[in-house]
Amino acid sequence: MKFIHVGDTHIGQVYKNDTRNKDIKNAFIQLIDYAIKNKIDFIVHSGDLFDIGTPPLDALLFVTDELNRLKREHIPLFIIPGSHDVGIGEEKSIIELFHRNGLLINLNSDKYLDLGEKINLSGETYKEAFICGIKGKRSRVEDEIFKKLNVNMDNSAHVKIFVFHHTISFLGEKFKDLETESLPKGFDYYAAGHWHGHMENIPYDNGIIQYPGSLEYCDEKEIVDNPNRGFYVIDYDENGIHSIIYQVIKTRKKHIFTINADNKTSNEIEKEATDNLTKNDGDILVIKISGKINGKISEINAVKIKNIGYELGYSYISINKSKLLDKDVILDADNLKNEDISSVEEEFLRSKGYSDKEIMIGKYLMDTTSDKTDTVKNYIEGLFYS
Ligand SMILES: [Mn+2]
Repeated sequence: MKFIHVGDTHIGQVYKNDTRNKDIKNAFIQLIDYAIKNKIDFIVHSGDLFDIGTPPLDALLFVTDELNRLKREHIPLFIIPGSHDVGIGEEKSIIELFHRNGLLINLNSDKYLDLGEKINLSGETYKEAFICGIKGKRSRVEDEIFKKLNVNMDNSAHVKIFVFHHTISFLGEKFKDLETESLPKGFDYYAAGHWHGHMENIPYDNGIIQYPGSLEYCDEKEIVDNPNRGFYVIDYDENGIHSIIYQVIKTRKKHIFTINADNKTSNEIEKEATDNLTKNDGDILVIKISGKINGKISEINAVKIKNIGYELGYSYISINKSKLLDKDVILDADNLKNEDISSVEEEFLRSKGYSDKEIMIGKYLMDTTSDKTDTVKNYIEGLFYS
């Protein structure tokens, strides 16, 4: 028997770029195609099916059609709502609407959760696999709910799966919103979501924790940081899990290059950027310009570079100037403990007396390009709303 573990599909508006939004949908279609073609028994989704809690009609119709394809082939999809699947001020998630329409199984629907002194969590046993989970939230500290957790485990199942949507301390203190040790014990497979990189084989108790990452690149950072995108296919029998593969999906070709702007004029930088471009068929392009320009950052004509790029065929172009400095910026190197711009920004904000939360928001906004307005909105909401 086989199941797929996928997460962070973020259907809906992610980019302002239509082609990339189609790519996000196309990735989901590839997932459903694979499941049907390979006669997968069921799919586990670890949250963030949608990009926002109130997805546009177009996204709702798309997901309805794709889930109906699965349903016709009798392949159920088990899911927990992720942090993005819940609207601001809402308790229930859009996931529940799909559950009530019979297109998926929301593992945090009321019948699975008995809230009291303890949180009694039950799940479903399907094809000898026991599946249960806890939804993601918009706040950062979630240990409490996990500490109160009491799982009504089906011990006769061949494989036991726990689904959650949090970054754990294993990934680093800086990123965590949950102590790894807070996860319930006794499962074979911990299907994790929320972390958009993919990371497998994290040992925990007698099982493993796996992050499939986002199914498609959700922003420029993900394009730059990750070589590929995909989902896990897990094979199991009466002896438990016996193989796991990371199934890569088809994504656009990407070209990422860096320009060192030190002592160069805006004209020289523009020329270097455009000299690097080649004719192509819808590729992704990221140009990172860093260093200290001979002039002002604003003198670089990014629109001109982009127009030349689009003429040559690129479908998505980002020109990242977040690590670029004006000529007349005075940095007293002796007084700075840190070297990279991001750390310098943080040090500066800290010296002005801002709180950790304010620094985090400030840094995030500074790192953000105009292509990510929805992501920023969600992120800020996530910080303030719990
Ligand atoms: Mn996500």
